[in-house]
Amino acid sequence: MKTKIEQLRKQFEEEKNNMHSLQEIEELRLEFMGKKGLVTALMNDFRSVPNEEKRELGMLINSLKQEIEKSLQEMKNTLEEEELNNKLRSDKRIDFSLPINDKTGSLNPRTILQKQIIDIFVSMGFIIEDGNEIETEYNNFDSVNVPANHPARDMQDTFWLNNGEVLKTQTSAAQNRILKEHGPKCRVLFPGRCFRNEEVNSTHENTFFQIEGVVVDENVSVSNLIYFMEEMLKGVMKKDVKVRLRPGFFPFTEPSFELDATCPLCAGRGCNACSHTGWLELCPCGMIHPNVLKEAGIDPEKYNGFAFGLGFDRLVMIKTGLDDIRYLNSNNVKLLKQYGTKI
Ligand code: FA5
Repeated sequence: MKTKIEQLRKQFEEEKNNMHSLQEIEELRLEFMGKKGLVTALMNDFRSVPNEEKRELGMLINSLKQEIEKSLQEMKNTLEEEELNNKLRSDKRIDFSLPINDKTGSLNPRTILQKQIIDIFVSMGFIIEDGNEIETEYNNFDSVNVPANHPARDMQDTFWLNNGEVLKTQTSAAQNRILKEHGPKCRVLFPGRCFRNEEVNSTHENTFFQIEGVVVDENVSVSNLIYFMEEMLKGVMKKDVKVRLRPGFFPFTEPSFELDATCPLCAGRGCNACSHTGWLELCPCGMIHPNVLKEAGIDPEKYNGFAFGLGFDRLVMIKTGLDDIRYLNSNNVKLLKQYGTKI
């Protein structure tokens, strides 16, 4: 009987190579597995096998049966798939030459870089907060030492809403609420979308992003500010970056600075990106004005701090090499896909 089992296996292997249709596969199934099929006959013969041989032969017949069933099913699947593909190809409504419509989304480089910056600041003990996009006039201006008629209001072309509120012109609009919530010993980072009614060009958008940070404690110094900014820039640029401060003016800081960083593209040697100066203007900042602390209920005699308002889109452009800020709001999938999940 062992020889018979082997013969049937061989016969099946030979015959299965000539199968070209589902009909032929069904005929092959009947020939071997049907009621009067070859394997069924073998099972009938098995009944008269002596008991001591039954175990071994039973196993051999079973495995032959399983092999044949598996093989028949595989052949059936392959042929069904081929038939379906042929049918689709002959269907004139489907054009197989069209590019595949890949609908997978992609992250905006802003999102990728913001996450990196948040990770860096969190590792330095900062808490991350959110700001509103619609703000009261008080939060956006008065609470940060910009009262009505202050000339600094004119520097930010504001979108006023009918109810007297504004589309936030700066992340500083959240400073007062955050200082009130977190109290006099805090390190908080608050990224946000800002809006200004400005002429749009390659470096200015009416909708753009800033990342603001505040640190308040006893004895905070300008060197603390420089330290945090250098750490952030080293982490983002993955290379050594030096910063320098130039005098600036903001009503909410005193003294105020413009922070420049050594150009990461030419390592400070001078290139087109930094107008051959070796420095990039990056981030307005300064020591928080005593009026701002007072307005938030913090005693400026005891506590002090610094604040910075990073022009985030500028940093994204430096990091990606994009030369026009408008790309960042364009939702151009081809452009976004270049960046994947890393920049
Ligand atoms: C401010 O908005 C201050 N609130 C920043 C600040 C915070 C200073 C805390 C001190 C302490 P400024 O208006 O310069 O400052 O804007 C900050 C940065 O936002 C700019 O350096 C620039 O990079 C970016 N920015 C401003 N306007 C636009 C715009 N229309 N499009 C793109 N980026 C802009």
